[in-house]
Amino acid sequence: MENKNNFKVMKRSDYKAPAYTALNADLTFDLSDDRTIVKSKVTYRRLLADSRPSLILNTEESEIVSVKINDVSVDISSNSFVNNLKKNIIELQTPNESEFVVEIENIINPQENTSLMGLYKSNGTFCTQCEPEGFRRITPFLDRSDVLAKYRVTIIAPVYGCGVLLSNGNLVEKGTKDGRQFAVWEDPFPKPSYLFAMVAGTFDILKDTYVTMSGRKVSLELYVDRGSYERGLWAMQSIKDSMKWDEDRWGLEYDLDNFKVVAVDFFNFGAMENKGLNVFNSIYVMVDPVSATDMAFYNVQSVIGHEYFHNYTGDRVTLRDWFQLSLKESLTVFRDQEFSSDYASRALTRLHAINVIRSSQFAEDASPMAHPVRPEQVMEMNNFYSVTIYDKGAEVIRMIHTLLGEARFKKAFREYLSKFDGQAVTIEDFLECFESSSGVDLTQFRRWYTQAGTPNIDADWTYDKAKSKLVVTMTQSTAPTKDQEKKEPFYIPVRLSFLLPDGSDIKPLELPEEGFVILDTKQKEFEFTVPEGTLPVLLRDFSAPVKLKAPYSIENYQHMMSYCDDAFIKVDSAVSMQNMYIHEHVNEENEDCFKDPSQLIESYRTLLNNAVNSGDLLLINETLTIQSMQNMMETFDTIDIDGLSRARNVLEKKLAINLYKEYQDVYEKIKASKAAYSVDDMAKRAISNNALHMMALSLVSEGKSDAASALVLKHFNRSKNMTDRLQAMKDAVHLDLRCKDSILKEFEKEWSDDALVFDNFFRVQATVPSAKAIDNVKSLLSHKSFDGNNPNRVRALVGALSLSNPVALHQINGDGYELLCREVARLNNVNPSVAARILTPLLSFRRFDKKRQEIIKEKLSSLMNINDLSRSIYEKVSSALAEA
Ligand code: B3K
Ligand code: ZN
Repeated sequence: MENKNNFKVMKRSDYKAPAYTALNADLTFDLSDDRTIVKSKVTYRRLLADSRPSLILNTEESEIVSVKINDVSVDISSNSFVNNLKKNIIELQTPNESEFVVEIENIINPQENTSLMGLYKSNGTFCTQCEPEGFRRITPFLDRSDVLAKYRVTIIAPVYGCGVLLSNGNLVEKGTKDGRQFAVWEDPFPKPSYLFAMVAGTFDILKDTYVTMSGRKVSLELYVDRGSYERGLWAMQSIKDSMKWDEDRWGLEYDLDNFKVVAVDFFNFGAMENKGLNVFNSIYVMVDPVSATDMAFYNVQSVIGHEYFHNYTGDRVTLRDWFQLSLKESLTVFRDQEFSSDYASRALTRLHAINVIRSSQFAEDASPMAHPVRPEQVMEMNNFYSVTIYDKGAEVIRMIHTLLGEARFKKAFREYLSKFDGQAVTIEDFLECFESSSGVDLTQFRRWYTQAGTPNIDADWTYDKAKSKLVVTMTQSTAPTKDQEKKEPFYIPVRLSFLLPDGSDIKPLELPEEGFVILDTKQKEFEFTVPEGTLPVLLRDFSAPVKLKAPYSIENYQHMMSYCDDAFIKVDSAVSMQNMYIHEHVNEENEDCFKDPSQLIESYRTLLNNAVNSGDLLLINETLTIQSMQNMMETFDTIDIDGLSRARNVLEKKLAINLYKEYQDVYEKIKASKAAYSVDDMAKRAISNNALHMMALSLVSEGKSDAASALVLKHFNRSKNMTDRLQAMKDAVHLDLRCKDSILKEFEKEWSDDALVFDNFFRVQATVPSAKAIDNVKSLLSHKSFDGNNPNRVRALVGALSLSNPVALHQINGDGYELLCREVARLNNVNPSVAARILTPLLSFRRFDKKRQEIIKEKLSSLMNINDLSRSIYEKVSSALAEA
């Protein structure tokens, strides 16, 4: 593919240690909307005696006013200086001394910065986002993660509109001067530039303290929009819970005297772990029971935890280079999942994590952007904040935890943190440390870091009567990916147990104490002494991120669903029964020819009866959930979107109609005790909302739309809780009920001024699973509350259509593709990170039929012709078009 844009590919193998490092960075910001003056005074040290005599700094999107080295001015009008600037670098001839001071003054425009990288304005607030390479948009610097410096930051701002001035570390001075106010911050911990942060604005402040395990008092401050104090209370509680959990589980104590969290409205991602000053997308901070769903509460706790846990895994021990991203992210996701497991629900947390793997991550593995957990080459780093790096990475850490066990894992983890404290390290450093601490050889295990793609396990078993042994054979294979034709066998822990016909467990002698076996060759046989008729239960707790194919019958699944004590196996048995039905009917066009899913109906009847008789509601509800289209799509190599969505609809309808009475019973008997969030009430609301949906669907399917509408409207009007209200709104809109318009109107009247809540108005209409969603999105793009520069809004509308509505996106007439690509083209200049993210589903066009392939290919090709095409879009689209 011609690369007229001259974008360069960086290779992991090209890493070179820096020739210079920065020791101290003294930054002064004189803030104004369109001309913020940044003065930096940095002491650099030459690290390699024979290195070239020039220091190369990264810079982007800023106007350089002056440069001095050891007090001597540099001629910035010279040709070579100007030419370098065009390449986004400045090259400085360094003096003979091994340490010298570089002073630079430059001007940036936060107001116009819609990319939301570097310093920008979010709804009136000045804030920064530097990871991975945004610091160079603030001031010229050695912007790489292995250069660690101590920062001192002076912020000068107008008196009005900037009551709060924040940066990392401790406040050392504040006051007013010449009619402006200022604050000076010092961070005692050396850090890479990507962890720098600065915020200036007006906020409500929640204050609290946390006493650490050694008795130190840490002041906690949470900054939220004015008037939103109450909405910050849960996040503050979550900060304290995170601090306590990190002490209890891993013995890790917070290391600064203060910890600050700021919520901002315009943010590209979830949140950012800047040292001592986390900046958050307000979605992951601001919740109260009236305006936020149970899942929003759950997510706030988990993301607050995630960013806080980065303080050790990421900040104290940081990355040598960006190819090592998963080192901090996978460990931190693993840690936040364990936190949510301990503080919310282990089963729910595990099931959600598995769902991400089996929908988005498997999709990424099957796409042209497939990459290993440690990528070998990158064009735009922002494209690699991926489900592979984060979530598959966390599964890899979980497997290490499985192999070592909690005690050895904990010991190795502590040794890793103390050995590399204050250093920028690699995944290899991590693995070596874990090996030497635990004595476990991870040589072959490393393939999880080097090979992309999802391993398949084909299992089979026979019973050897003469020996009274069950012989289980497992075969592994992994399809080639773009950069790797041939895959070597992975080292796969397969957790398993054995179920007898009466539903009890039997533990054969051959099953190791830890409950798992290792599949480390292409094919392996395992023998277990058990009675004839024993059923092997494979891949308990989803012990490895693989696709398992095993010859279970529908009766086997029913048996496991009823008797197995593993949450994943229970849910997966239901999922497998659903998938069997879908695969059997995907080519069936005539709805009258669909059979009833009788066994699934019977199993669900039992579950629903258990629910009203005090079963585990969260788990029951997860088992009852019909898998999303995205999950089902990943069980096919080539995707017949129409056949699949038809089969899924019929399956859901048949379950709804046949189980109407049972769902009604659940709906009438199971009620949350309070509107406020608790795990218990979350479970009750979840199953009752599921019941509402199934009842409404059943009524609609039987021509009783008015009754469905009345039911849903009553639910909407009666509820005081956002989880319930949104369910009603979703059913009204998705089932096209008569009450739809009045509910939407009412919701708009009540919430249109509340951006976070009102995002739901857009999302619900963008996710109608039919062509109608495209018209909805088209007209909502000109809704007075649509702001195409606000990432949350864009994600709620166009992002929802693209990432959460395959049925609408893949309409055969190409309208979905057309709409998406138009928005991607618009966002190319506004916010390339968001554009590249929402474009993702189109990259896998080769998995669809010829006609869709042709349309998508044409759309992608025209994206390639955009003037000033961003590197992030270029990398994704060109890799999709290049695939043979
Ligand atoms: N480390 C940040 C992600 C920054 C994203 C840059 N494209 C959030 C997190 O994982 O905690
Ligand atoms: Zn993270």
